[in-house]
Amino acid sequence: MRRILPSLALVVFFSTAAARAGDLKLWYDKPADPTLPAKYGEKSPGWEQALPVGSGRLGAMVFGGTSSERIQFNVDTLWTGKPHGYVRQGAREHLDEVRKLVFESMQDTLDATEKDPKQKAAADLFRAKMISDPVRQKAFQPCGDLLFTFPGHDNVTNYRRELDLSTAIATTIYTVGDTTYMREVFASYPDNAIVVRVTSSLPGRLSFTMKLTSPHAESSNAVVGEAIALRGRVIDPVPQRQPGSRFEARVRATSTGGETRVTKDGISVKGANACTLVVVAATDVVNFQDVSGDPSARCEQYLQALSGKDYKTLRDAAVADHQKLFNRVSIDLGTSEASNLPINQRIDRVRKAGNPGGAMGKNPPLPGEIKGGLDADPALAALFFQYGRYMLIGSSRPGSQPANLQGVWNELLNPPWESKYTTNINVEMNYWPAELTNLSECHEPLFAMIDDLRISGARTAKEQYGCRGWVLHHNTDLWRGTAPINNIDGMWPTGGAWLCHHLWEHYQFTGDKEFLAKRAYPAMKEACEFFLDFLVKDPKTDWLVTIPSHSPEQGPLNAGPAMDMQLIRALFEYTTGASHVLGDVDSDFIAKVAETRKQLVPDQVGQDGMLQEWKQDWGQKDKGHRHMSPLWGLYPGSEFYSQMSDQKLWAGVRSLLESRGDGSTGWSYAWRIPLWARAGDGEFAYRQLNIQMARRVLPNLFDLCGPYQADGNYGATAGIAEMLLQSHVRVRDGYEIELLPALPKAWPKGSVTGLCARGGFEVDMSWDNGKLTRASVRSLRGTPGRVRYGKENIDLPVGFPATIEYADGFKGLAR
Ligand code: FUC
Repeated sequence: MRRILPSLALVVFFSTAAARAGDLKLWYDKPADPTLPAKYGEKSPGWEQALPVGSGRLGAMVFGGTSSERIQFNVDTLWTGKPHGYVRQGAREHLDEVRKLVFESMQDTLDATEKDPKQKAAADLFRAKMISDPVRQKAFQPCGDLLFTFPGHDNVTNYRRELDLSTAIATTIYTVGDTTYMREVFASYPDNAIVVRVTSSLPGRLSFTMKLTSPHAESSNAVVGEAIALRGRVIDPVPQRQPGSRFEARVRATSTGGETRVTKDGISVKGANACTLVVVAATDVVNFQDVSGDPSARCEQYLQALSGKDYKTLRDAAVADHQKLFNRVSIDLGTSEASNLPINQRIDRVRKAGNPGGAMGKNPPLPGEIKGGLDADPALAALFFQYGRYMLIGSSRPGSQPANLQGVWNELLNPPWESKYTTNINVEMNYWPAELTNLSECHEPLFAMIDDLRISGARTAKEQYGCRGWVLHHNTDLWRGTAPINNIDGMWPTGGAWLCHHLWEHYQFTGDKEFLAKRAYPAMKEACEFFLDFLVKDPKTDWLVTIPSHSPEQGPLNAGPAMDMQLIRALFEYTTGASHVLGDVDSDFIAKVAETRKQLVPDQVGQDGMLQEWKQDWGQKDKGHRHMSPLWGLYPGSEFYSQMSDQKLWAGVRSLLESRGDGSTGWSYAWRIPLWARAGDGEFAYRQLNIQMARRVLPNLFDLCGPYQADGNYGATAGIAEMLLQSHVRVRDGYEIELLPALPKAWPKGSVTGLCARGGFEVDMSWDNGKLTRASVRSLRGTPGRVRYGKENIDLPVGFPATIEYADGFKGLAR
């Protein structure tokens, strides 16, 4: 008996470990085939099946071919354009006139559109004199491709390719005759490289050629030492073929056995056992104001640092680095036989099973659909959750650019919306999972971007409006453009306020006072300064309003839309809170902020019983609109949380949420997940996830806006976290943590470990039959508050780190 027990335990351990490892893999029995027709509407068909790896600074897509293989790679600072301030000269002189026209166009009974002559005049003047110069911002660019040819690898058996989220390695494996070939690809943050390892199971059987190419017309190859170099320059097609950033990539191959030759066109390997290729890449961009970097010197430096490191050393370092972040959170939402299928088949099953029926929202149910496609595959939801975390680790690491609309994975010279940073939902959504899912470090590139925007946004505040502080409108790019772009919907001055929310959130989760003092508070204070100057009195009501402004991508130019007011109220509150934490600094300034805050337009409920989107009661212009702007205060903001006693307001919030219905773009489903979770309705939250999976996910699990857009991936991850755990700052007495606030019926049994809560807590939970069975809430900082599960609750001890256990009821504390 004694002998059996340990081995039984081992079996149990290994089978759970195997199930877990399997749950963290995207695997396929076919390569991403670029000759297949684009099934889901992507421009490059193979792309929707290729697998991403990333180190924040570098990204690559692995296609997993046999006789030919493509690895497409990017470097985060390769963009069109050059350092540039976007403010249109003389914009400021037209502000008063635009304001006057917008105020005049805002009749109470009139649903202002450009049919209204005043509105049209305001919009025309804005477009002619106040929009940024040029009107659009610049685009993130692809860098190059490694194109492999493996002669004789046409007829293969035992083919499998996979991406293991737990190691961040993409593997392709297949057999030709009696030889098995394997390729592993990963992007290493510690070693600043993309690494490709090719092996054959029998010695001397590995032969291939590799070409290094680029989609950029102005590029050429050279041999530099033992490496092949690709050197090029981005040419911006807009407005007239302007030369932009210079870049370089280098590939060095080290083979065991056989013969390896490097020429300027590529690398050829004959009769080897194995080969390791390292890829490094750099641009001339030092920062948004300085492009004096030397891409060649940078590549040389990266390659030198890699000298003497064998494959195992590189692999071990990359895996350890990834796992340090990734392994902090585990999740199990249940498994089913679907877990044994290739991922594209699993997605197809959800797609075919269709979406939940019902007539919610503007999207009619698909024909023949039945309820709950994802119900049959709960592990796919868990995988999708972890995939968002994987993508954040891959696209946003300290020192890199923040994750853009496509993370760091783009192959197009003219990507949708320039693959830049849209700030009226998209870039913020990218960062929703950062703190919640224990990836706080991955938030850093966003903060570094805010450091830059304080500089570029201060110029815009001054030149465009004559205001102090800094402002950001609804987009930015590598050059930190901050002026209003594109069209009248670019005239939305609260992008910076929304970014400040992330500064305060980081402090709420980490308690990092140095961060608060040195970076968050100064940025928030200067953002407040902008609004103190920019807000003006509404002549009819005496409320203070933003003008001209927009409710993101809906309706006319107007004054004081609800979302602006919520964002500014939150910014003022955070800045006041930060000043208090820092010893009541700037008390006169803070008094002014508090006084101004009281005069902002309050949240209002309209005649239709719904929360108003605009200052005036204009009702619903587009019932199912993708943007959930006036519900910002529900998620990611928290303004409604502190007003729970206001039943009319809550009814208005809920009613608007219902009226907006299902999403449309991937990210709009993803936003509805945490919104419904905050409304305490796990079923509707789950419904959005379910439909997102059925309609808006590619076979490589990339989210679709229309084209691929990463925000919906990151957002769904945050949404799932919000269904399982919520945390709020309570008005008077610390934090409130809610366990399983919106658990859907589809996940009756499960567990999660390592989620984070505001106030500095880490939470593990298991549940069964839809009920919490065990929980462990670890307080890392001893902050006060309360843990709640349904109607049960327990107060947190103050002043010391502790663990609260729940096992069929709260069990109190362990020091
Ligand atoms: C916002 C959205 C669009 C798209 C774009 C990148 O403007 O309204 O749907 O996601 O960003």
